[in-house]
Amino acid sequence: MFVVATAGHVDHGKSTLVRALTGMEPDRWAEERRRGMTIDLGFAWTTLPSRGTVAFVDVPGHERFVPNMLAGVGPVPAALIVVAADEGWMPQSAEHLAALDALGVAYGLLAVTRADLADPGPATARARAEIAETSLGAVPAVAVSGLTGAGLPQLRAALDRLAAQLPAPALDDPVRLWVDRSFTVRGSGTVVTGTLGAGRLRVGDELELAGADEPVRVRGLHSLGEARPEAAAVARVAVNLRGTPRDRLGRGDALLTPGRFHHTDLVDVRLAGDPAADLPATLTLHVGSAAVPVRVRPLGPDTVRLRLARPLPLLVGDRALLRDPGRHHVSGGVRVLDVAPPPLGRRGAAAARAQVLAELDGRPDLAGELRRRRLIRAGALIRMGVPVHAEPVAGDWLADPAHWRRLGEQLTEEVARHAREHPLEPGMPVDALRQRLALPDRVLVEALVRPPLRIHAGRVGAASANALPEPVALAVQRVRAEYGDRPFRAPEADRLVDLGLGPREIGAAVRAGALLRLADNVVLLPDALDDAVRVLAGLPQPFTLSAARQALDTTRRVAVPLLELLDRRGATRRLPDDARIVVT
Ligand SMILES: Nc1nc2c(ncn2[C@@H]2O[C@H](COP(=O)(O)OP(=O)(O)OP(=O)(O)O)[C@@H](O)[C@H]2O)c(=O)[nH]1
Ligand SMILES: [Mg+2]
Repeated sequence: MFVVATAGHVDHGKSTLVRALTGMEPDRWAEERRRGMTIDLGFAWTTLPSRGTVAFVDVPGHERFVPNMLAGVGPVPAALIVVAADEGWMPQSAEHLAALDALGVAYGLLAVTRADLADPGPATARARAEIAETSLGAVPAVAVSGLTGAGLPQLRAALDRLAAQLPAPALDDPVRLWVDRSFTVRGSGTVVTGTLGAGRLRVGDELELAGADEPVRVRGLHSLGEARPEAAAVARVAVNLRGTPRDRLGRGDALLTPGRFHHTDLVDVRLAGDPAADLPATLTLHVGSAAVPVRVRPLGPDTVRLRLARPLPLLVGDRALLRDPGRHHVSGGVRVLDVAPPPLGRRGAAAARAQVLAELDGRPDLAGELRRRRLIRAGALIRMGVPVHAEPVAGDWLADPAHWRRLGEQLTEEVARHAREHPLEPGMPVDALRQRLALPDRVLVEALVRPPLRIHAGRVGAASANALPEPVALAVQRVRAEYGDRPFRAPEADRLVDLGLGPREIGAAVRAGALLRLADNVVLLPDALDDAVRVLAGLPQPFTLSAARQALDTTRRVAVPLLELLDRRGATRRLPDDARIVVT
């Protein structure tokens, strides 16, 4: 199936033509038939000579109903532009064409109707010239009469050729079905209709509806008037939703593949063509079937920030149009550059932002997004419409490669600094590192740790520290053997020399956590600290240095620095009179 929207000035014969082609009545309302004028969108379809199906979204031409027209053409990629031979190019011919151009519609046909009333030549020439200036380019033209049927076979053949030109729909893309109608069917409940431009819908699918806490479920599907288990783009579809009240949704809402769209009320966009210098501060943004008031903040020569009155599921690269409802004027097309732009708080932020936007063209660009955002979850990028084809650095986090390298270097520096400042601690706690590097998730810290660093017991330190050179390991074992039963006696300096424990060896043993250094040439086994606290806690509090020395069965050489270390660690507290207490 392919879907075409009509376009053209009021009374130029759009609905008559659709009726003649399909045998169906596009003017659904009694009031429309009474007034001989389309007010809201109409839907009809027919089989083409090639056996393909064309579905029409018939739009109203009257200037009052341009918003309805825009809701119809928004999601449709092809247009049938209708101009009456006897009246020629008229204001809404121009406004509708401007809308198609703003939306970037690239496929279309010109039907010059009422050719039984006047020579179609001049209207054809003028219309083709106007259309050639837009995104539609040179389009085939057919003169027809909805009254006599003249030209209809040629128009059907032209529709067939147009259908063959359209790009294949992206069937694996997520669904974003812009609702153009909603109504209630007795016994079935709420039904919505729309043009499915990409993806597939199946009965039983769960879909997301903006503002709804819970997913909605597809209870039934119709396309071309028939119930179907599945519908694939491109298609006109009617979706019966289980358990969703009718007043929950209407035109401008969208049914979405869950988790694939970012609902945003702030977008940075590029204005198409020659942007008017005096763009009003408030306009209406039309995208899909939605129309939302926006506040416009100019940034660069052709870029603006739009604040939407309500959030919409927008993607990078979306086309939309801005219209001034007061002046009945399409202000121009926009292309969405960023659906999650940074706030512009600081002075000069807007100018800096304009420079960034000048480089963007609305084509999703993973490398660029990573450069600008530095670290972001894959899911967040996908929801912006940026396909992710890069390996996460950790979990589902993606990183800009240069930023990630810098973080790795910073981490090494932080760990080294921490080791200098806290030589007795076995590495830097992962959480402290996360904060120092301002990382949003601990898995990122863990992923940044590379040999010779490693994570042990929630801390990041040098892995080599644990693999002591063998002579040092042996020397430490001998210390353990000799001093294990008098843990607060430190080997004398000459004993350390005998054991082969010079300053370098002691340093390595300390980094490995095999020895505890209290002062130059004063080392204990590492468990001594906890043991000391236990012994001291058994003393009457407060206690003096000499009482501690005796209880620990050691010398001043050990007791003084040991107590000072315990003070630093907060295990003991020194009182003004130099006595201490154990902090519990
Ligand atoms: N003679 C003649 N009259 C036509 C032809 N096409 C449409 N008409 C008449 O023109 C009038 C308007 O036709 P519609 O089909 O309602 O026009 P429309 O473009 O759908 O109008 P809106 O939807 O209100 O914008 C009707 O009275 C039609 O009968 C044609 O090819 N020949
Ligand atoms: Mg009509």
